[in-house]
Amino acid sequence: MSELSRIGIAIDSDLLERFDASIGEQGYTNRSEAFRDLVRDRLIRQRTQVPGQDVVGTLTLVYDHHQRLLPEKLTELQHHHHEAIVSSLHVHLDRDNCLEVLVVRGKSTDVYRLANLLISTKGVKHGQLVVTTPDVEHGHTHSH
Ligand code: NI
Repeated sequence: MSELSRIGIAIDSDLLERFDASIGEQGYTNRSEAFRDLVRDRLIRQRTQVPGQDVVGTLTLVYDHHQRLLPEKLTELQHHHHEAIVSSLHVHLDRDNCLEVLVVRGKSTDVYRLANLLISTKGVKHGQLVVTTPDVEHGHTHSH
């Protein structure tokens, strides 16, 4: 654990009021904790966009399994990129729709490319990639 710094911030009262209301709704009881999470979120989002950065994340896909050859195509793509897919979960949502959640890991460029390939496949109704990096507390890029 690194040492704590205390900072004072000048902020418009109205803006602060809205911020407090917003974090209160979300369940924060502590403004400092909400602020730290905001800072981490910003750093992580920036970090995960650096090419070559190691990222981990989840890719959620919803698709209609009646779409001709779609399940085969998605499986084929996943096998082709097996090194980036750690695990996958398949849920038969209803008579038509499947939900797939893939845990992905690798260099940011490869992970984004794979996600875009899968999401843009015809018949995939919705897809969303969420990436993070576990080493945001350190000020540098790890190579391991
Ligand atoms: Ni299914």
